[in-house]
Order: sequence, then C-alpha cells, then structure tokens
Amino acid sequence: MADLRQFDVPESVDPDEWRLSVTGAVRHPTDFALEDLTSLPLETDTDDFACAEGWVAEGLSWRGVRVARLLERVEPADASAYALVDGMDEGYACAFPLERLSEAVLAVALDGDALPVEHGGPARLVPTGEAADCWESIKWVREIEVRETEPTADDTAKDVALSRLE
Ligand SMILES: Nc1nc2c(c(=O)[nH]1)N[C@H]1C(S)=C(S)[C@@H](COP(=O)(O)O)O[C@H]1N2
Ligand SMILES: [Mo]
Repeated sequence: MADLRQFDVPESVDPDEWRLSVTGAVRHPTDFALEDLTSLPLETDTDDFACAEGWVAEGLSWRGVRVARLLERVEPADASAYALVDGMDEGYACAFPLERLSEAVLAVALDGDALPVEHGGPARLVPTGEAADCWESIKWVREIEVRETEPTADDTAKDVALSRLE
C-alpha cells in the first residue's frame, strides 16, 4: 500500500483490544472507541512520508481526527504543555509540545481505505510538515498522556527507530 515500507506487526499489537485513552493533566480523562473517533469531524492531510533510513512514500492521504478536537473534549489543565503519545508496541512512545500535537491528525484511513494494522491501524498519529520525523508518526496509538512538564526519559521513539538503522 502507498509505497510505505512493510514491517512486521509486533505481537503486543491487537487491534480488537484497541481503545484510545486521553489522560494525564486533563479535566475529563476519556477513552475513545473507533466509532467515537469516526463520529467526530474527519479531516484529510496529504503529505510525503520520508524515513530517516532513506526511503520516501509520496503523496499519502491520511484521514482522521485533528488531535485538537480530542483535546477540546478532555480539556487540558491550564499548566499543561506537553504530551506523551504511546503505541501498542511496548516501549514505543514519543513526546510532543501540546501545541504541535494539536495540529497533527490521528489517522484512521489511508488513501481512502481503513488504515490497515500493518501501517498502524486502527489509529496512527500523523504530524505533517517539514519538521516531522518518521519516528513521530506513531502506529497503533493507544494513549495520549497530557503532562505539565516535558517527558524526557519516557520518550523512546527516536532511539528505538534509529536502533533499527544498523
Ligand atoms: N508504534 C510504532 N510506530 C512507529 C514505529 C514503530 O516502531 N512503532 N516506527 C516508525 C518509523 S521509524 C517509521 S519509518 C514508520 C514506518 O511506517 P510503516 O510501517 O507504515 O512503513 O513508522 C513509525 N512509527
Ligand atoms: Mo523511520
């Protein structure tokens, strides 16, 4: 599909058990089922996807919920400034300033079809634009934990991704 690379799906990934929890420094921690996401207004972001390994998948059309809409639902605390986004594959998480994360799409569809589990379905984070690194496009997103301080030690995505380049 769409010239993305095909990686093995880790065993800990079970799309049938999937829920998205938006938690942490928020007034209304909420679990979203896939139907809850798809009942929200969906938006499409189209962009090339370039991996640090050197390959590019051109013109991918990601459709999903703007993270800002999820944050509106949970109401982040006034002092909140960051979030840690966690994948279903154990140990893979990435930190974002909350403002930047708000602009990303949580994609549930790719190029017109439901997002396949091979590419991060049911839901994959898609931060677009020049500044986006491949490891920030988190597959199998299961938790967005809002924080007041920057999560540093918990942010493993870059190290895990770069360790695969050898
Ligand atoms: N949860 C999770 N998301 C992830 C990764 C991962 O190992 N786990 N790898 C990242 C990297 S480095 C790349 S290049 C892309 C690969 O996407 P693809 O499998 O759809 O080709 O997923 C990103 N998102
Ligand atoms: Mo990558």
